[in-house]
Amino acid sequence: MATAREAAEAEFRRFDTDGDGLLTAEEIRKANEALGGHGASESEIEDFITAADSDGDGTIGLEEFVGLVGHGRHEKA
Ligand SMILES: [Ca+2]
Ligand SMILES: [Ca+2]
Repeated sequence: MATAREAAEAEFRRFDTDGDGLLTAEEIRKANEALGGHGASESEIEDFITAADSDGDGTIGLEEFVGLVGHGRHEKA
């Protein structure tokens, strides 16, 4: 069983298509579409980044992503 953090890290790497360790708005948009979404609007993507971007650089780092998607769901193996 993967932990919540491991699952979040795997997801992050899948979304980070250029492998630079940061998720940009463009990568998040593509990820959303790949997940079968209706295609997120600009404002939905902006909201997602604003919610996750704790250091305010406009992109989502691994720790920020884990903090968002793994929030309150830490599983002890
Ligand atoms: Ca990237
Ligand atoms: Ca950031």
